[in-house]
Amino acid sequence: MPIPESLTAKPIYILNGPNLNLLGVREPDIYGRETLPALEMRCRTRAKELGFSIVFKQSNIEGELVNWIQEAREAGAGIIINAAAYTHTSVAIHDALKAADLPTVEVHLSNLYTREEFRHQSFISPLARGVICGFGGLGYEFALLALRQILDSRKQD
Ligand code: CA2
Repeated sequence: MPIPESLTAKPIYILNGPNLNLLGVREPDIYGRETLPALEMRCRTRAKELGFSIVFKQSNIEGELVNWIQEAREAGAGIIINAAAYTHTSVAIHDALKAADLPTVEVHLSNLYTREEFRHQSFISPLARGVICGFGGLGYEFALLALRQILDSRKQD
C-alpha cells in the first residue's frame, strides 16, 4: 500500500534564537504571555492541518542554529526562523541560510519597526521569501500557510 505523501514529505524546520525560551515568563508587554512550549503546540496543530510535519527548536547558541540550518538543507522542505537578536548580527546564520537554499520565512513576534533602530537591520531578510513581524505567535501560523502555498506551487511546476 502506498504511504500517504503527507507522511513521507520532509518537515518544516522552525528555528528560534536566543532568549525565546523566556517567552511568557518575562517582558509580556512586548512578547505576550504565550510560552515557547505553547507556541510549539500551536505550530504543531496548524502544521498538521496543513499536512506538514515540523522540527521545532530553540537555542541560545549561534552555532547550534547554524547546525540546524545545515540539517534542514538535507532533511527539510523549508525553514521558519525567528533568529531573535542574531537577526541583527549574524553573518554565520546568513551564510548558512544562503547555502541551504530552501524557502525561508523570517518571523518576529514584535513589530521591529516600532522599536529601536538597530532592530530595523536584518541579515536574514535578503534570503527570506517573506518577513512577518508584529503578530505574536500568529505570525508562525502565517509563515506555515505561506510555505504551504510556496511548496504547492512548486509541485505544479
Ligand atoms: O520580536 C521578535 O520576535 C524578536 O526576534 C525577539 C528578539 C529580539 O532581539 C528581536 O529584535 C525581535 C528577542 C527575543 C527575546 O525574547 C524574550 C522573551 C521574553 C523575555 C525576554 C526576552
